[in-house]
Amino acid sequence: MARSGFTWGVATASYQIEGATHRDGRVPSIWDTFSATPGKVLNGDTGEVACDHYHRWEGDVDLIASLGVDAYRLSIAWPRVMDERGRANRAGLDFYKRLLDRLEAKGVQRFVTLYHWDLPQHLQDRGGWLNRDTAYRFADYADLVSRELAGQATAWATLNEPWCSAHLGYGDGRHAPGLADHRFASQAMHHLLLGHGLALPVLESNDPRARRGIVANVGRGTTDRDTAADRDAAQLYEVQHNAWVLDALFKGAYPADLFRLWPGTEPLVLPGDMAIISRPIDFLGINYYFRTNVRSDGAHGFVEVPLEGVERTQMGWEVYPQGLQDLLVGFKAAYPALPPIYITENGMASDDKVVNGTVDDAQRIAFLNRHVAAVDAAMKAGVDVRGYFVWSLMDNYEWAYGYERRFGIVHVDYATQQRTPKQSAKALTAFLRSRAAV
Ligand code: IFM
Repeated sequence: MARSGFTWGVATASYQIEGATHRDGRVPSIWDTFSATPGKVLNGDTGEVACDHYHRWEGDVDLIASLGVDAYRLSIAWPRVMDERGRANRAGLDFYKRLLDRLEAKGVQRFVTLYHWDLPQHLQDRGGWLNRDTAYRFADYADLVSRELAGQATAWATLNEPWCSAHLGYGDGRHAPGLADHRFASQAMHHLLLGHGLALPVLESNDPRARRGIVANVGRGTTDRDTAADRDAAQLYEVQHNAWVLDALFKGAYPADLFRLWPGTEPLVLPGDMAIISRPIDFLGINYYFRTNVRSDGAHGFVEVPLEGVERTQMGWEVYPQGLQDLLVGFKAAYPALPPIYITENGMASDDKVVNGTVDDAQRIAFLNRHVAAVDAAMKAGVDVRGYFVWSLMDNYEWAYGYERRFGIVHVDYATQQRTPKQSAKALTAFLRSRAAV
């Protein structure tokens, strides 16, 4: 796929790569607290050192540029740039200024996410995303960052994967802050999306030339049983995973079916909130990884029933590129207000090892090729996709799975911090060079 104007990139997030959690005035985040709590993260891993990107950023920018990508997607750590009283932390802001400057100097576009899950712990101590005030604090943070970094970002994304923040963080407790109640999840989701909507005019007024959007994770739900109840279950899976966020953004309402699944969990919505949440955006980021097979639970919900004999990744996730194509085409049909799309994350984890200086990750090369082909097919079917970012630039802290799961196209030896481009990185570079030669 060598379309001109299409943006190819790699992606990371602050807590997953930066380390240096105690440096230069950074305040604690919910992930510092969660990962230090015994039993929450595999092997007790924390983001304290991660890929030490905070100290190695110059080399990492050179690495990104050497891949030949057009763009780099990164996130800003809220706890690094703002103190507990809402004042700027110069040292933290300067880190991002230098980072964005160097990327620009190397000709790499900057897709900057404001919130990729590292909420300051002091805000969680006041309820976190259950507290409506956090949405307003998020707008203050967006104001600070977009004033300070105005002109340095190609695009701003307000939130990364609000579904994960709300559902995994507040609904089932697998992520920070580790709360588990569906009512909490729907209220947290509402405040996350409210924060997104409140931040949009702030970003526009501080940095009018940058594009503004949000990043949503989406999942394909299908069923292997041909009954009305099972088909309904598959549809409900997609309501819960996709429409919860996308209906709010592009229809200004939460899907009624969501509350069929979890009766009595409707969030408190104040007059005017949904108009704020559904303010127009310049782009939608889509993160896609896998499909889930479901069946009816015999009542009003669905149960996941893993398919046998399908290809899976180190995460146990099914490799199913068709799901990405189906979802993109389906979103275009469902949402007339859909803006241009960037695939802001797609990739896979594998148990990669360096052997004689090489990391042979053939499964990842095939995975990426097949998913890019699925995007191409969706574009041919009329979906406006503008770019594709591989998750991830390098192996990093995979949240509750710690360092065991390796998503990078660059291998990281955590003992030495040695970066070794895998065969997939080399294949990506060769592809990008061939495109440049066309
Ligand atoms: O590592 C995460 C990322 O932070 C958000 N999207 C999914 C990735 C893989 O699980």
